[in-house]
Amino acid sequence: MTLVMGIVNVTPDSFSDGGRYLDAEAAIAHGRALRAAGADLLDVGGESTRPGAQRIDPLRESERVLPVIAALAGDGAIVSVDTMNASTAIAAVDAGARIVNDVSGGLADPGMLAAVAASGADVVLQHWRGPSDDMYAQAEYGDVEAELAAELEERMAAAGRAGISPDRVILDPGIGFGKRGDQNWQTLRGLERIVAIGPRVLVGTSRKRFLAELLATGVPAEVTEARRDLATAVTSVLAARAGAWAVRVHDVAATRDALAVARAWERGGA
Ligand code: PMM
Repeated sequence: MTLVMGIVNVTPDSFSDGGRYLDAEAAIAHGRALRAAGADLLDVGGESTRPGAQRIDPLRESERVLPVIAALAGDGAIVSVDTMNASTAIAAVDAGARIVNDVSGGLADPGMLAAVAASGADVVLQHWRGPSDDMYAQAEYGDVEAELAAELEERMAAAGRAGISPDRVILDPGIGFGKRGDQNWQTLRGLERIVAIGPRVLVGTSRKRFLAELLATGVPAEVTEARRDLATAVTSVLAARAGAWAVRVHDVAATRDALAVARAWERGGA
């Protein structure tokens, strides 16, 4: 059964949460609400990775995420920390995080993989070709599916060299990271190939620009958050059918409902 990872952004500038959960108490309450809606995992992040975003100081990042991680892990939630900084990752694991979600796949901070190896946490290695302030410059591919699989395998090998066994690795194709429009659809079409690499696979499509672009095609009506969430529920079901271990979403309830429907369809009953 594909797991649902709920997104808890503790950032003032994420494109989708817009600073609503800047305050730690609000972020904790949001995480609890996502659990009540059926989230199996909670991903807590303090640095926006939206296209064009600037990096923030790791100390400020830690200050934002640590109280939230401690409270949610204290509730018994399985928490991942969304960070590219080894120092934040180590502090987050000390505070109770069990997974380090590094959107750079260990490339942004040269100390990350060794830190994760020593921490005992699992790690999400996402496909990444460069920082958010310049990510579209890297979006040049001959064969998206093949290059993505090769680059993820290389990241997995790097993790192995640092002492992280494949059973602790979760691969993520990095939807929207260094990929434009259709390159995201080509990535999703090739998801089975990434699943075939072996480790668990996480997929994050939630509210991303490529969905909004698709929904805007041919209709003048505004692409609301609700429409992006519905589209996300559909891509999440399709990711589950392609073998994803988990999907990372803002609207946990919608995706959970969609996954339940797909499962009942497959099984011929509840
Ligand atoms: N996307 C975002 C942030 N972190 N982590 C993983 N593993 N996979 C993703 O697709 C991913 C991520 C950007 O989305 P947000 O700003 O809405 O959280």
